[in-house]
Amino acid sequence: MDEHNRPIHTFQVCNVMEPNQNNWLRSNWISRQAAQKVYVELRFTLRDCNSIPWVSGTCKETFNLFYHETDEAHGVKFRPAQYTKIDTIAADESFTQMDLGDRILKLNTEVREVGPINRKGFYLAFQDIGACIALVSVRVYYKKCPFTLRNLASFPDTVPRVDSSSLVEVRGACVDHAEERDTPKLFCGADGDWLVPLGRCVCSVGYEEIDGSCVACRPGFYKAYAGNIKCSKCPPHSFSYGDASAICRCEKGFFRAEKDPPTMACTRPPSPPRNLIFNLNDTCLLLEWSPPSDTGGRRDLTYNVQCKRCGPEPDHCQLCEDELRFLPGPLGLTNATVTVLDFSAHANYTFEIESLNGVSDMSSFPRQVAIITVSTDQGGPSLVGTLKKDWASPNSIALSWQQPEQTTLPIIDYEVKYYEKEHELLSYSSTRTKAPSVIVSGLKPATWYVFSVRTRTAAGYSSYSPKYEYETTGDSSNMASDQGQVLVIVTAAVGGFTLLVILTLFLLITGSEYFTTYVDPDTYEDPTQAVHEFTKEIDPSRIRIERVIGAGEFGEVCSGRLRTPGKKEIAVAIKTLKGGYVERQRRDFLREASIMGQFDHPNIIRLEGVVTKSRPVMIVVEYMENGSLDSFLRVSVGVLQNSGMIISSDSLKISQHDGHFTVIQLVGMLRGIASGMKYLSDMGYVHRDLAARNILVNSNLVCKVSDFGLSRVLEDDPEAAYTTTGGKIPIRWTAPEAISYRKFSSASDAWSYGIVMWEVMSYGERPYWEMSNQDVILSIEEGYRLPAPMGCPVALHQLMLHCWQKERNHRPKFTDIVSFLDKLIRNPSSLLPLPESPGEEMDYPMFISVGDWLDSIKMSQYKSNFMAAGYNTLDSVARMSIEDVRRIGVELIGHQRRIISSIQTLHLQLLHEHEKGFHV
Ligand code: ACK
Repeated sequence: MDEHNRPIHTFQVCNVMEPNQNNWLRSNWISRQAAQKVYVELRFTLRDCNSIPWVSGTCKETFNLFYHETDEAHGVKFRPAQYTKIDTIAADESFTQMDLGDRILKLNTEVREVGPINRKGFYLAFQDIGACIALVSVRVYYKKCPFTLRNLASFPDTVPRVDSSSLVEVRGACVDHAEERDTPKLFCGADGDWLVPLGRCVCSVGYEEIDGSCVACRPGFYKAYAGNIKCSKCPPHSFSYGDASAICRCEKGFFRAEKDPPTMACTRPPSPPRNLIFNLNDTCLLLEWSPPSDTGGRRDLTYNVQCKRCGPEPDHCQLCEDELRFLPGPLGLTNATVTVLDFSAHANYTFEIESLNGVSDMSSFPRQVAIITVSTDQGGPSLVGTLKKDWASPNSIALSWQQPEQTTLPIIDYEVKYYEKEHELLSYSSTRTKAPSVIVSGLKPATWYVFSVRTRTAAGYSSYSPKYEYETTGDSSNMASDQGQVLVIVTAAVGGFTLLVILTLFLLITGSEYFTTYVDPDTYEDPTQAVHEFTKEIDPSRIRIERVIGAGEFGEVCSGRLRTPGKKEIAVAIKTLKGGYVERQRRDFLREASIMGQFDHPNIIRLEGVVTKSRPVMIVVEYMENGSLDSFLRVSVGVLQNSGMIISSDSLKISQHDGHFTVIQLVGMLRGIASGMKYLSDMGYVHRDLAARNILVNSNLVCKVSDFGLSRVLEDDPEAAYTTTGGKIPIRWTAPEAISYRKFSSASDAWSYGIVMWEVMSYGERPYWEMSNQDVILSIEEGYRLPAPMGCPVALHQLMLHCWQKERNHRPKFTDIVSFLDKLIRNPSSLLPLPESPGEEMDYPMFISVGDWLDSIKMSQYKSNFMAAGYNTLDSVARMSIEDVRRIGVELIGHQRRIISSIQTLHLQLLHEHEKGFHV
């Protein structure tokens, strides 16, 4: 009976009384099959010799296990001498007579390894030498790694090696409709477990992965590339009827150009050009037209011009492209204009302008063209003379010009085009007039505008006159004073122009380094070109990755070392691009490197190079031991959360035990950041995401600006600010004009710089604490500003407030910030902390002087008036009324207003200084 009291069959022997036992039991022949190593599991019971009286000397408590390899069965023949011993088997548990009486069977299980076995099969044999045993079962087995599916590859049953320390490498076979990406492999371990998956298969075109197999794309969907992507819906104007489509076919009338990717919508040829006009003078004929109303869904729009010269009979026409000269050419024009030269006088030319795009050749529809006939007898309109400003007010400017002298055709009217000088490329307006003069109204006060005029006759437009720049007057100055200023402005303009010419000549002579400006990698048609141009490719064997230090937007950030032949090995940070990226991610990732590679400044993170020719793609930059500034500050504040800064009177050292820095150290860090930003703004680069988290700190506390990712947000893309990954506007750091209408500039960077100052002086506190973004926006709009962090020197908070002026032109330039901070560092007594209690007499030792303030609001001419009247501190200025301003001799109403409004802001800011806390 077994332990469950069921009857079992056993082989038994119990000749314990008789000496010299030698009893054998042999198995049938066992085929080895695929096994190399075989396991034998024995279950048996064994009786304790002590429990049997009179058997000492003859009773044994073990038996022996043998095996013999052969290629075939031997039948009944049995020769023990051929057998090899595997082991002597003893029982872990033996039983006594008493146990038997209680029917407790102590079953032993022993497993032995046999092998390697090289013949086709083997026998097992058991030798009894006088024990009392019952052999209950013998199980013979081998181990294998079982068939499995991993990473879309199947791996067959695999038998492990005999040597348990080495693994069997198995190559997987891709499942149906899948193909190899990197050879899929698994390793079979000695215990039959699969280990270390490598490589993978991916679903082929037309198939996507669903639960470990590749399933065909449904009708209406397609998958054009093999890879770990899903089937996509057919792009517009295309369809797929069957399953497993690799590409969607275009609807009738729509096409795909040879180089169009399968992901692109099908497109059609454009409609013809519109509003074709000409403009003729003695030697040259200008044809101009507007782009077609339907571009067919493509951007590769070009135009071809065909010329026909017709005799008196309308059907006697000849092609005439060869007689004429076309600038830039007759075919493949990208601009909606062409100049025609070398035409004969007294002839009739007919020009046909055709719009084309990348699929025009594929359509069998007859092409439509815009036609114009030009008779070279008539002259076109000519240019107008000088454009004069007659007068200007805050909202309008009056202009006049001389009428063109020789016009064969009567002038229909003039078109005046104008735009704000600062927004040159954004938009322009135009107005028409029949007289050679105009009053342009609806302008902004104190703003420069650019004007030019062209004439229109029946033969079309003349070209535009040269550009003239004029400024509207300040907001509330009266007309009389405006008239008075005309002369001043004209003189200044002439003077300024002369200066510009001299400066340009100087720069041309002294070399070109002054002209280094930042080049947006997005302006490259092929972004990899920008990567080539601005970065160095590093051979990955020169890089040693040591450890992971963080997670970036695109993958891990690691630290490591970079070897450069002939140079000392340096510590570097390595940003990696995670595997499985799409092309767009790779481009965005490398974009940062193309930007960084253009900079060379001690306060800008230095690019060592990139790895793009092998995987993983990496960006290698200098290593900054202290990581990002915000966490660095927060860690340093450590234990004492609310201590603020303590400046002892004799030195500016802060007591060491609280882990803070000296104010001078903090100002030094801020100065570094400002200097880096000055460099960027001089290069014409707008950062858009200046914040302590994007500043890195090295072991010498040098701060460097990093993170050049966000600047990809495009001015003219209304989606970009919110949809690109991480492209959300960082509200708390961003100037109001950048939040509300995405006016990013070095002035909005200056606002962010003020916030960084606040972060630094508050040791990494979150700007506006836990307020919601919406509340931050509203309270800024209402005029509230962050108060000085505890213990922050007045002069620094004043600088922050200066950076947070609503009017962006009033904010300091980075060059002003650098020199202001330099002044503070040279004159540390200016860094006294803020007075603790309200009502105390305020004194602003290093606050921008009255002179600096007047400069900042462009009222420098009144410096001596303020000084003479004794207003030499801003505190006294803040108390001035409009009468006071008049009394010291500011006569123009516009200037009085400008000064008073700035005083009001000043006053508000000073009030804030006295307020404890932040009111919402
Ligand atoms: O605050 P951290 O320590 O500083 O954690 C982040 C993390 O990688 C993810 O961006 C750190 N990091 C980034 N660039 C560098 C660098 N050049 N040197 C040292 N640490 C860096 C950053």
